Amino acid sequence: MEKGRVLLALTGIHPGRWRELLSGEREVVLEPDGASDPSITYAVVWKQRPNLLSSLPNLRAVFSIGAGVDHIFADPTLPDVPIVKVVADNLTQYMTEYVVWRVLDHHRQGLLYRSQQQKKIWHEPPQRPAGDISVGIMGLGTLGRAAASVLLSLGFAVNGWSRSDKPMKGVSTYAGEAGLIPFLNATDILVVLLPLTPQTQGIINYGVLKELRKRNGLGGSVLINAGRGRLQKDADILRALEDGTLKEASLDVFEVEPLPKTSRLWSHPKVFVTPHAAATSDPVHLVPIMLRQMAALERGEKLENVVDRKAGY
Ligand code: NDP
Ligand code: OXD
Repeated sequence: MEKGRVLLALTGIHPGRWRELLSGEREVVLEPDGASDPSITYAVVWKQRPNLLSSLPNLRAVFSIGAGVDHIFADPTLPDVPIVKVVADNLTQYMTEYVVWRVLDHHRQGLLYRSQQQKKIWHEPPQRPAGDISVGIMGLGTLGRAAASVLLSLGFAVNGWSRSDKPMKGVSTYAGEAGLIPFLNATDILVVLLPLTPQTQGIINYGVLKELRKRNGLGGSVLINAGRGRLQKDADILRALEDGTLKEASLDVFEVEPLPKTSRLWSHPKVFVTPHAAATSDPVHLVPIMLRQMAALERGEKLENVVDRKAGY
């Protein structure tokens, strides 16, 4: 099979390094060029322009530069070709670091100590062992499982919730709609690592937050969302923080990104904000995986990490 050309279509991300690295092995066409070009067989995308992919008559595969693919499904005329998501050790490691960082900061009362330091207060509040705290991971996929295994090694009790039953040694697992409430009722710190699909949109709402476990050594339940912003209702999180349903939150993703300057989440004393930066897509690590997959396809081999179109992730 002939070596196909690659269309690079990134919105909001500088294409320079991606282009340079892809060009090591392939001819690269940078959007807005390339529409309808019959010589293009692959597209590497982030939030591509709607109807762009369907204009490419010989497209064989679409590569997301992220683990999430909701940005690709937003296109109403998505052609019927395989969509490949990112599965890469380096991205998984970044996400594990973020989750462990945020869990430990909430567990070890970082917010309280930062505020005590500002006021020059010398006071040691009671400490609880990690084993007293249940971290519940919503989305026990590639990223959720990796984070779960490090949290387990730190001594936390870990719960996991997924669409289908996904047993994992040491983790109490729950699945599907029937498992959601029992999972929440057993969880002190909720970590959201779900993909955004029609089924998961808005799932982090007030009713769900209300179900989190109240009996714990943290003085309240905690939300950490590094999945997608539209999984959550920002207003419900604010309401839950204000009435004590939630003690604190770490949010990496938001309903609207960048988070509008007018959002109260920016200045809320119980919220830790990062700008969708939990696990960055590094072209140095990801481009070689994409190039390897393109070559494999041309040798007649199967693509790996192809998205299940029906499930949407
Ligand atoms: P995976 O596809 O490996 O895992 C997704 C998990 O979510 C699976 O366990 C799946 O269940 C579960 N799930 C999906 N739909 C439902 C549902 N309706 N009900 C219950 N569980 C469900 O994804 P990754 O771990 O690779 O990535 C997860 C998400 O993290 C990405 O989609 C992306 O949105 C986000 N992300 C965010 C980043 C950031 O910087 N903030 C960086 C990278 C990713 P099952 O196991 O049964 O299939
Ligand atoms: C991703 C992301 O999906 O960075 O990889 O959000």
